[in-house]
Amino acid sequence: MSPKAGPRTYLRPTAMLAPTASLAAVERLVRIAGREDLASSAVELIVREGDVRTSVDLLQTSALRAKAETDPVLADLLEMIEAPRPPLAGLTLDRPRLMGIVNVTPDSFSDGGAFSSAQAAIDHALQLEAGGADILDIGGESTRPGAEPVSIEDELRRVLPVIEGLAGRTKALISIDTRKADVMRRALAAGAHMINDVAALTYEPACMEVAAVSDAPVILMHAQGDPRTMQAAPYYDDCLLDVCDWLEARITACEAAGIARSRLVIDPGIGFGKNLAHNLELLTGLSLLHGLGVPLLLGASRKSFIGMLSGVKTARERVPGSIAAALQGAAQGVQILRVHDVAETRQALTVWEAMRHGAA
Ligand code: 9MG
Repeated sequence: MSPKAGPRTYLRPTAMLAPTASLAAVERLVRIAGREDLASSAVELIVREGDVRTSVDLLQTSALRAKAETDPVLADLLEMIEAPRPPLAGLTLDRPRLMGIVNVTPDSFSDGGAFSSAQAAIDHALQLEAGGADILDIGGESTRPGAEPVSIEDELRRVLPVIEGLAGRTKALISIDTRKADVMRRALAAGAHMINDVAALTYEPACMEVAAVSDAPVILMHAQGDPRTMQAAPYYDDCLLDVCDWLEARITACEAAGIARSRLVIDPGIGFGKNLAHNLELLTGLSLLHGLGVPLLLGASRKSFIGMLSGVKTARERVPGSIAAALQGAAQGVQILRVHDVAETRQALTVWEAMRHGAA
């Protein structure tokens, strides 16, 4: 892609474990985002010059800590990785949280008039909450590959009744999934607590302003291109590092506009301008993004890469693969998993966590 200035260092925590106090050298482990239950015992140290990785080393965390004593770049990165993430609108991030997907698009609730669609979406959202959703993500514009944009009026007509119907009826946080400033503003006024933007506040200049004057958390997702055309020929020099650099630049832009880092969440945008190899590179390397010092969100649920890997055709057949992707995210310390199948993912996480700790 664009030329990159000077060498850049990245750390990717690996060899994750659930630390116990009795473990030898427990204090040398790298704690992920302040988590009691997740630490790394070895870290990949990656250096890139220009567009190429010039070195990749695997260091035990004790060797890394020793190196960081004389290397301020490493010391800063370690601090970013280990710092506890503050709660988002009151939601603590000390364990994986589930964001349930509520698509209020005609193909999702196509059962007639506007009211019955909104009511169906509200009922569905409450079911997701009962199944264990901590956040309900309400969206009125499809961002699937090839999807056409919808007007502001149509988007508002779809999402506002659902947000108004949920506000005060759910303990879950309500998130507005939109790229548009007016939709953000009206949704927040109607009771939404946070913004989920697949364009990371770049779709309209006013988005940054709306987010800055609110106190809502903002999810900044990486995408290459627009949903209509993004899958045509995605290209990266190094997908994981390019996505990391791009998200870092968005964090910097948000901070400059007055949005505190403590309000930001980042997301690599699985399937948004990425081919199968790119998606797998991101899913394998996710933990590198902890170096940006903010919580991570992963949205892999029912996406087409699962169909490509498994040979299944429809989105509904991709639930088992979606759960596998969610567990991969949880294992790398992702704090928020955006999923369609909340109860199924919650069950998988409960069992996986009990097995990690050896206790319920
Ligand atoms: C709206 N939407 C669809 N896919 C998504 C993903 O992967 N992440 C986020 N944040 N939003 C998404």
